[in-house]
Amino acid sequence: MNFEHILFSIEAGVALLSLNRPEQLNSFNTSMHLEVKEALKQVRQNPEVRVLLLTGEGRGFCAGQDLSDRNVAPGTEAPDLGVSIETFYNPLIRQLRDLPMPVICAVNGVAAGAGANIPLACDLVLAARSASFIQAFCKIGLIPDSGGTWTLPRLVGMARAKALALLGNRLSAEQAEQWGLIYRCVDDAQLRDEALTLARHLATQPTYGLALIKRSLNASLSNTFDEQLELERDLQRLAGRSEDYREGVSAFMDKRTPAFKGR
Ligand code: T3D
Repeated sequence: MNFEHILFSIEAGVALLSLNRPEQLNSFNTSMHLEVKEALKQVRQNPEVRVLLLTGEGRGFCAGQDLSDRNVAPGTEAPDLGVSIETFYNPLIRQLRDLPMPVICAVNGVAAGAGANIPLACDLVLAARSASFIQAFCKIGLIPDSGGTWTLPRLVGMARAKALALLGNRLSAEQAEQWGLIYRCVDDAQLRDEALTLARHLATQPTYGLALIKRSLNASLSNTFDEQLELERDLQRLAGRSEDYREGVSAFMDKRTPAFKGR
């Protein structure tokens, strides 16, 4: 598949996926959805890929759904947005959350609507200091989607989640970091380099184990304490059978740098 609306490359274990409709602030039309879906399929199937880095081209990260794709002229039949969510946004969020590897999101500019919630489905979110997050849905009569109603209260608490969702105000990257919505806010000029450095570092780590860490922490948000203890037992069993665990312990005992393979 030739990509027109995304840039996609794989190098040294890192898949770099950049949304590329800068004139429309990387808002999603159907073609971009299909291309992202295909790229994520390749990421999942390619054993060389150990980390995914998601970002955007131009001055925006993503402005959510491309509203020019929606026919809302008077007299036209109401669109079934549930179909769009079911077909595109929910699978995208599940794909990102369930990818068995760390997913880094580098939010390079404004992130609005679904574009503000896609990063929250990733594992480590860096944002440029000039970036911002806008739960823009309320301004057009919609509700936050792409998992936002689930992730927001868990990340920033119900009071702030409701303020963000009901008011649709712009939240700066710095405030987002202070509120715990994202991992880190960095200077604009440093964003791409910092995100790549982090991705390249993670790609040398025991990424099979990192995928299990991600899985266990994600599950903890809805598990009881006892369920979580049992999950830790099960996932530690899997981790202990990995080549990387053997390598990590051997390297420690031999006082050398481990060479992890991600399996
Ligand atoms: O429909 C379904 O499938 C259901 C699922 C919905 C998921 C959703 O994401 S709904 C929410 C959709 N997104 C929005 O409501 C955000 C709309 N955009 C904005 O509010 C603003 O553009 C921003 C706050 C993000 C940025 O503002 P600003 O002033 O920096 O830029 P701008 O001038 O508004 O936008 C620049 C261009 O991008 C402009 O085009 P132009 O005039 O230069 O030709 C603008 O129309 C275009 N653009 C921005 N967002 C969208 C868009 N075009 C289409 N769809 C967009 N979402």
